[in-house]
Amino acid sequence: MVGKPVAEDKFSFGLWTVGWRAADPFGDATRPELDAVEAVHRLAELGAWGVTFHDNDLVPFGSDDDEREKRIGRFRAALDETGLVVPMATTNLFTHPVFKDGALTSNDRDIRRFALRKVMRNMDLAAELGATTYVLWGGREGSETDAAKDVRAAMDRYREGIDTLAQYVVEQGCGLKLALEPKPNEPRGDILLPTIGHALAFISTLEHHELVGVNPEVGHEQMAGLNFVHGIGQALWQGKLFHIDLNGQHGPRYDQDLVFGHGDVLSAFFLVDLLEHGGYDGPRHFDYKPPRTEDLDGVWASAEANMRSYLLLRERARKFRADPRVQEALERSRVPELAQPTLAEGETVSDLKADRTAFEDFDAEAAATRGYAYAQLSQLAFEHLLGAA
Ligand code: GLT
Ligand code: MN
Ligand code: MN
Repeated sequence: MVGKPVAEDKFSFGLWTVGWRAADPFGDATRPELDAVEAVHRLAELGAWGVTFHDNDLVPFGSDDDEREKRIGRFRAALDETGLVVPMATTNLFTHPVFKDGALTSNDRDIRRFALRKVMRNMDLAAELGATTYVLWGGREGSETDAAKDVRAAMDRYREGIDTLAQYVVEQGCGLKLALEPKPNEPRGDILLPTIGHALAFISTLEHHELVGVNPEVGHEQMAGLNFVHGIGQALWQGKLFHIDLNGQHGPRYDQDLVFGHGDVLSAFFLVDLLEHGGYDGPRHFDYKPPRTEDLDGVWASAEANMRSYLLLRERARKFRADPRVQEALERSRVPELAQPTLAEGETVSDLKADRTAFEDFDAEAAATRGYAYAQLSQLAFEHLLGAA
């Protein structure tokens, strides 16, 4: 039904996804280390378009300059051989114990300065490799006790940190845009900028707000019990959807990072529909974890599954949009009517106040009897999703 992914699909994967060795808080790694060069080749064979990385996915923390150059050289050669691009890069500000109280918002000022330099160094590499987006996931920015963190001071330092990095981008002229990735908790008890909404509000306070957007992850919003499709809708509306992390999650629990579509499948359907018809043309980036039960064959099967899930959902979403019964149902539900401004062109608030049909003569009881026919519309979507329509 759906073919092999092609470059135009813009599918990308983090090196840390297929490369995850599956150590968890209760158990050791179940898989061997995966060479970045091997990952690039396998992803390219499967039809991926791009690969993304943290500085330390490529170069282990503390490596000397020779080692760093060697590793970057091998990676670059693999990109050249396969044609894979690097649309995005990010920084590991969470694994090393130095970041146990966070990076840009650690109470320890020396650590905040070190973190900024670590990001700036990898931004240089990201730009050299052609990346256009730089993700910042503040997984350790937060606390386990409210006694530990002066949140207002932490927000000052977060803003200072992001503005400093944006300033670096401006001075280097490297063209990167920054994308903040929200998450409510894990690994910290509570993480700052926990949702898309918090991140968007924070961005509006930045000096370089135009350079900063969001990189929302399906599972992270769903961990907070939120509607991911609504969050993405608002991010798009604000022109702030710079990047997206696709995966699966079963509601509020630990961060599952399942294959895309393998959590709330109905939400995944509406998400793909929105991305495909809502004007997003950025990468479709999978940030998932191949289950701990899998050997390397399972790793590649799961990588392929992410892309197939997306393509299947895209096909279903297209059929949904093209179905005349859906068009009619949308009309019946008055979905297009919401695009009509509430005040007429040129109408003032005084005009509205003077309009007796809007209030004095408005029959609220009669209007209240009108059904919206969402039940039929919703079932049509469900049947298209199942391939039954
Ligand atoms: C980490 C996290 C992801 C983020 C990565 C970017 S790091 O794997 O769980 O959600 O996108 O830093
Ligand atoms: Mn992510
Ligand atoms: Mn996650």
